[in-house]
Amino acid sequence: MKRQIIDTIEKYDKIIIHRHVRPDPDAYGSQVGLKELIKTNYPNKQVFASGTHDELLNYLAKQDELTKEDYSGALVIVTDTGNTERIDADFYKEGSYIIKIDHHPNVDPYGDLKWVDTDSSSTSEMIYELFLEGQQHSGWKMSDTAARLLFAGIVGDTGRFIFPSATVRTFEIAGELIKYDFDRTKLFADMYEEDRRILHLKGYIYQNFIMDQKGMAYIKINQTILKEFNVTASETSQLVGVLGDVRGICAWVIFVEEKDQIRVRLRSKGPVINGLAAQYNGGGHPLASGASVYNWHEADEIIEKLKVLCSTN
Ligand SMILES: [Mn+2]
Repeated sequence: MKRQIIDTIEKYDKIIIHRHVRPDPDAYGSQVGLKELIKTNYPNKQVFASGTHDELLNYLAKQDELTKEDYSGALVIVTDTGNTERIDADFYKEGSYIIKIDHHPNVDPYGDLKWVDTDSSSTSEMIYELFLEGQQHSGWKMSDTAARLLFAGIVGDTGRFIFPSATVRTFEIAGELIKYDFDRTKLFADMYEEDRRILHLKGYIYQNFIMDQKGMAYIKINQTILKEFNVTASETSQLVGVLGDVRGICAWVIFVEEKDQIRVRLRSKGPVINGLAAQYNGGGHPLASGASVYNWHEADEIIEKLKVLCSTN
């Protein structure tokens, strides 16, 4: 499979690489890492890494902007993306040929050529394996830039090598990558600066949530608060469990004001809440649901209804 992928890369003059929406370090690491590898080893090819850029990943890479016309005759490679709905691209279908490279379960086997390895810690790790194949058969060289990106992807998806997905092979590959010239300490600092911001916002939630006697709790996080803590609305998904260990809590809701809606994240220790979520453009599991409202009045309605659910629980 790796050989076939390299043969295909060699055939095309123009290559466009995509990854999933709401990118993480493995998405950028595998996508731009592969771009850098191809650029280094085939300097005459046009290679692009495209998708909606996330400012929080500025330290890793930027994204190339493309038009529909750019896809004509192009090879499209999608990394780290299990299903087509999650591909962050408008025109990927306009290319001539699609390759999927991913480590998520292959629930949506899209593409003309698919390489899926769920045993791999990250797609960045797979790109390193692809590099080894290229090195052996086509004399591929690794660059410092590519090494840094792939290392970041592995670090990101293994939670700094904490998760069991980090295998002996993962450590071997990481060991190879750190032989290249990049500032590992700075990279870790850039990657985990984020944690401190999230941690500060968690502290804010603990200090400011409101709870009634029946254990119904809520907090409203508006744009001003998000700005103050330098946290994006999408990052707040990591925060929803935060009130779960509050003593006496029955159910809670975290409102996060986005540009055009207020995201509603509901959690419960008892009362079933997905019915309530369904009333407000949402749904989910009995004890973990999400919804969307469009003004703070509707948010207050949810608070009142959740109070009723807790008091009759
Ligand atoms: Mn990944």
